Formats: sequence, structure tokens, C-alpha cells
Amino acid sequence: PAGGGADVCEPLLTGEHVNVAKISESGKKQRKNWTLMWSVLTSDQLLFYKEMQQAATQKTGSKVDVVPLCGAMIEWTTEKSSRKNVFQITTNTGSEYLLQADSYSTAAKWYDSIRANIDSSTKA
Ligand code: I3P
Repeated sequence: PAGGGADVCEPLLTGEHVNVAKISESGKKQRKNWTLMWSVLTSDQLLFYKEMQQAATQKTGSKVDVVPLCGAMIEWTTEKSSRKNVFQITTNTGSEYLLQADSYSTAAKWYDSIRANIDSSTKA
């Protein structure tokens, strides 16, 4: 139907719980605080919600954070955390996020999907 509203981007990866720590905001370092977030990947954004239900109902303000993927960078890191399977996303506005899952296959699936969407939403 027409007039789908603000959130018409199709999620390319079904939501899933992922550990997230925002370590800097617009270039300013933040205290690391790992939080289990319900994470949804669209073609050009990574969305973090506190709970799965909030993603389903799309309540205004229910998103905890929106990570724009255009111009972002992604890389695995073993230096920024003592945890395993950690990768970092750096946005084009200088915000940095660490994402982590205990399962390597889960972490790798998110890494690959996010990287693909960064590539397709970023003009060469
Ligand atoms: C941090 C907390 C994080 C840890 C971080 C600590 O302490 O233990 O889990 O990151 O290590 O500083 P606090 O809760 O007192 O802020 P990892 O779990 O990713 O290792 P770091 O300072 O070496 O990043």
C-alpha cells in the first residue's frame, strides 16, 4: 500500500539480539557500556532497539540508535575489547560502535551483511 510512512526500508536481515557498545559519538569518546540490543539491518541503516516488540510496532522514539551506513567503515578488532568476535563500525560522522556475538557465525553473518550494505549504499 502507498504511504508506508517513515520506515519503508525493508529489513534485509531479520532482527536479532547483538551486543553493542557505542564507544564514540561524533568523534567524542564515550564510556564503553555493552548492551544487548535488538538489531535490525536495512539497506542503508543499522537500527538498535531495546526490545524486539519495539521494532515490530515501530513506535515513535522506540529506536535507541540509528547507524547510517553510507560512507561508514567496518573492521574486525581484537584490540578494542577483551571479548571475542568483535567488529567496529565507524560512521561518516565519526561515531564508533562495537558489535559482538558469542557465536562466530552470528557475528560473521552480521559483519558480512553490514559490509555489503555499506558497499551498496556508498557511492564509489
Ligand atoms: C568496562 C567494562 C567493559 C570492558 C571495558 C571496561 O568497565 O568492563 O566490559 O570492555 O574494558 O573498561 P566499566 O564497566 O567499569 O566501564 P570489554 O568487555 O569489551 O573488554 P576496556 O576499558 O578495556 O575497553
